[in-house]
Amino acid sequence: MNAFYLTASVGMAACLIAADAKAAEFGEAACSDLSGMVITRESISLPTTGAEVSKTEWVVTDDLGSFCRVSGATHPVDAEAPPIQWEIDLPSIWNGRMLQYGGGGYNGVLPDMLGPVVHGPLDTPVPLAQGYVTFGSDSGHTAMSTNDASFARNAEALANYGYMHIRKTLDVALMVVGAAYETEPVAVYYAGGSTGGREALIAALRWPEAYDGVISYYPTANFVGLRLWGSALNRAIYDDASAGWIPPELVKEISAFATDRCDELGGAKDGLVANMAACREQSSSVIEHFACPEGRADDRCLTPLQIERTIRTYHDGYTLPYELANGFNTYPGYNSLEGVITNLGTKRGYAEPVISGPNAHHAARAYEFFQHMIDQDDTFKYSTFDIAEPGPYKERLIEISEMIDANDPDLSAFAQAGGKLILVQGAEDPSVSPWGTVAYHDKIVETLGEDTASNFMRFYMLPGLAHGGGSFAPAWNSLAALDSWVIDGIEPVDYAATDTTDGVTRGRTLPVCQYPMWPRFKGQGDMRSAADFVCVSN
Ligand SMILES: [Ca+2]
Repeated sequence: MNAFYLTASVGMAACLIAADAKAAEFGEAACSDLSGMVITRESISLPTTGAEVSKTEWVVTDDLGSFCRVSGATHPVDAEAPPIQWEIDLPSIWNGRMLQYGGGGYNGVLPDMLGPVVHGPLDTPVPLAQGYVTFGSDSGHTAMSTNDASFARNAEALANYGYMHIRKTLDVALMVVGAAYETEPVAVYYAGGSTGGREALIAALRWPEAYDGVISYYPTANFVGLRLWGSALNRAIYDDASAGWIPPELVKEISAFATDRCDELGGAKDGLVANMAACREQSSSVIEHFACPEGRADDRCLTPLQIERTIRTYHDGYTLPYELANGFNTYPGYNSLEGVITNLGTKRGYAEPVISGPNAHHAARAYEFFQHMIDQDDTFKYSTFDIAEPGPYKERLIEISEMIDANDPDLSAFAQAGGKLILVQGAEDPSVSPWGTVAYHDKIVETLGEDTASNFMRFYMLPGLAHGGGSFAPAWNSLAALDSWVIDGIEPVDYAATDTTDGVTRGRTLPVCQYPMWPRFKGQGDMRSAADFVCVSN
């Protein structure tokens, strides 16, 4: 915790030794002693009816060492609401740190607390094996699919998903850790991608004293804005008997053409678009190349309607005539004319419910959102909804935006408390707009000033990274970077990421560049080696 760390910073080394000495005594019997432990509602900052440990298990492994897996649930105030299921993994030798794992999509499952942090290195012991206490929750409901938002019809489950589960789970974990090791943590971190990335930002925004550092990958920070974009895409594609739908073969052709056209702008013909800004400057030529000649309309070219609706919505996003939380009224679109493969669905036809796969992915996510978070009386007509004129739904959209969105640019409390933020976005993300993350980053800098911002935040835009994999799926030790920064005050510098895709580029490395910089090939040397690239901004 920050307060603890700041007051005890002089005794840090002694503190770590003390934690280790105590930890050495933490074994199977102490693990078993945690069974049935009750955490009272007074120990939890937000409304619950308390929590309890339902199960403990002493686990001995070759690669992760020995640890105590503590499972349990936090009980709701509303008897109709589901409990929050959680897991806390306590290593036999604790390094004094706690790491909370974020979720994905609409959550409903426990994160993998035995794995690396999002895009963590594959050749380094995972956090639990390094001595971290790792923990996380299902965010307050269980679901077979992370696409399922039906839980949100319960107000408490919705508020838990929106933000409350984060703090409720931390408070429980702090009590369990206190009981297990009889000492306070040196540092508490949160790490996640997408929904987990949004949760990391929520942690820093809402509880700046409770978290010392967070890692946020491609966060759904402008959550409601993103869902509105999915709704706009739905209309763009399916209006007028799906006249805006573009066949997957043509989508792939556009992607390959754009990638090829922009590849060398980064100095290396390596299949990656490194200089995304320059690539965007020539995007209109991609449209010209694929535009149907007058009088022609078939599956191999883009009609004026497809360009004006679908291509524009995907590439340029929208501006609303009203504001959501924190003054956001735009969603900026994607690098869809720069190589990103858009997901417009495999089938031309519109269907309700809208399902990701046959239908556009974002149209489906937005459908779930409206059905369960916005429309509480089943009067909503998705196929004709206009995001610019939401009518009776406007108030609810703003209310949900204020609850769930994580795009308040004022992170000053977190910065002042010594918190550190590592924010990472992939340029090829088809799910969270890279330019949306840029817009949020820029607002933070504008709000706090460049000096303050650089003292607590790093923002990396990685070429090739999609939402998860991509054409360059980076692995690098963001957790070590964060921990050194928080504990030792060492600012992150000169990291390289290793490609973990399965293809021929696996194992190649690239520098991790701070936005607006990007990695340019030096012109000679090894295209597979980060050493032969340099971060530049033009
Ligand atoms: Ca390239």
